[in-house]
Amino acid sequence: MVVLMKLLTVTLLGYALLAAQGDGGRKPDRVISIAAERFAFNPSKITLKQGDLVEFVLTSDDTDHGFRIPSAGIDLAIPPQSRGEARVRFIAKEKGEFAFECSRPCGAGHNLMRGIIEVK
Ligand SMILES: [Cu+2]
Repeated sequence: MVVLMKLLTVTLLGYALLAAQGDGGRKPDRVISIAAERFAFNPSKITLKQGDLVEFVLTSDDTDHGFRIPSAGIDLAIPPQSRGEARVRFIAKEKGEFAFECSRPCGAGHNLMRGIIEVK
């Protein structure tokens, strides 16, 4: 039970460190556009410096997609082509690799729609 509690605490702490929160009206250090289409994100690998505040601008080149960064509690819809864009901020608080993925079923290759954020 104690071990379980410790695990839970560490998990919650990790989540808090990665969550896109508290940017305090700061201007983004980088604005990165990502295009989604069946069945890939472009770019699918993003390299950031620790401490960067990034604003992702997400568009689709075809149908509905989603953008989820599980470790940061981010999950939003990307509207279909020519229906606008979605924006979300992410603070690269910790070094490491953080996966992102499509979160809206978009066809046979949906599970292949993945990418990685590398924080150095
Ligand atoms: Cu999908």
